[in-house]
Amino acid sequence: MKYRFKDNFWFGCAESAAQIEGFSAENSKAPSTWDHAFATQRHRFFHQHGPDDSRGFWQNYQADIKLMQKVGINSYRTSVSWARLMPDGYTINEASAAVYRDMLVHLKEAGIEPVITLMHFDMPLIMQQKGGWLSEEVVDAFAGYARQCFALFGDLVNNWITFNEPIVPIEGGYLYDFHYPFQRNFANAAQAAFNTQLAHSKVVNYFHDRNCAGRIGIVLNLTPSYPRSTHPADVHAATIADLFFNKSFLEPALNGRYPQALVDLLRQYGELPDVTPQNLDIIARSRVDMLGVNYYQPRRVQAKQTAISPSSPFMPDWFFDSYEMPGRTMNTSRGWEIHPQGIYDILTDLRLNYGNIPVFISENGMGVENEERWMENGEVNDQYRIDFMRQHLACIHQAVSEGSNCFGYHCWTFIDNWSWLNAYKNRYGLFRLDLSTQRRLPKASAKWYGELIKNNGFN
Ligand code: BGP
Repeated sequence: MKYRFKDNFWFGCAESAAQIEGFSAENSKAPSTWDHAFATQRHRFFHQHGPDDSRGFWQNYQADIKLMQKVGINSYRTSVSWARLMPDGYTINEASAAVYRDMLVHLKEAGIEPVITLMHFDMPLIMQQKGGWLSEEVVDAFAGYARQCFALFGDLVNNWITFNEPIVPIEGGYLYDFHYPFQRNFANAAQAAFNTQLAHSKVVNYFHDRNCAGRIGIVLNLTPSYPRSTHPADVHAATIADLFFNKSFLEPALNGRYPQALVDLLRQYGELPDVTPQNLDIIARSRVDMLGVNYYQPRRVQAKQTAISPSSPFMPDWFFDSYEMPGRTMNTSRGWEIHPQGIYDILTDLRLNYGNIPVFISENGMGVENEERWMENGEVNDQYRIDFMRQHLACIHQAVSEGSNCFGYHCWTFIDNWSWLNAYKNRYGLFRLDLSTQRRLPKASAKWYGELIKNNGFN
């Protein structure tokens, strides 16, 4: 077999609570930021589908786990909903805790290793009303919630993730208006980013100080920044994009400190957030045991082409322009470039420059609009997704054969799921979700992935 992986390699899938659970008010679940966003700004959601239109995993997990077992995945990442487990942000809802425990027991019994994310974009509304990530009270409340999760589920979970893609709620919520609270304010973005890192570090330190069983990490969406040319201005632009969107979380998570070049740049423009030496010490002593990498597409960067108006507010894009790679292969329906080599470049960078930290690909997949176009005899024939996954897995295999410490691959997602403002616009699943009947229909990729897992590789 051309691409054979080692025996204990994870072949799994990833999802998140708000995107699959539904039943938004059951067991006294409190409204989360995304429940609130939908209740108040419904028009922004694709075809007005909200979190309740998800596939109802909260009540269907037993059947869905059977499907996972049938495909043969050996690991599965999902998240706990803080608003469901602790509706007031502090007090455990025993009924919800019991359901999460039962879900974990079912995964274990099916031979599927649970990987649990504590924060995948969705926070209890009451915490957002206290200031969200701008508030240190919320940072401490999050650390308390994490401690409760370790106590409640630690005997069933060996792999913990603090945050999924922490940069995304910062970009979306405080810079580019696609996540709650839909602001455009760099000072808030910088403070929320720092406080998110602090929350992560407090949880990691607790986990290590208490010798909690298992390992803890973070999931980052790393987007390699490729300069348009070797011209120093293009290279500099790519370096700055990399600082803002990758290294701002990668370096503190792995090295315990912020990149000096980012600190210098923010200081120069008077945009440093408020930090205390004590908080920097907390970050300094927190190191993750493993890293999850979500990879979808690279960032193509060139030097800024137009002058910035002196009155425009500070933004990362002051320093670079993005461009579309001529002749690129593209996921036309998502508008994203397909560049499997990016996953190899990330893994190689981690091997060479970050101590070859244990890493797994925590999300990779292809979102397609109007996927029913490819329906044949009741099944979506998604050869494009098979090609996408195969190409990325070949690059992972190459990186591993050169010494990368990559120990797994999670495809996004198992069943089509609800995706924030995009709702069901881009279908990613190995199974199609029929929204009107809630039926789960295997796509060709589900069978292909099952075969690959059985053979531990592919040709
Ligand atoms: C990642 C998130 C997922 C999911 C995915 C696809 O950034 O971790 O939660 O949303 O992107 O997003 P979309 O449906 O917008 O293509």
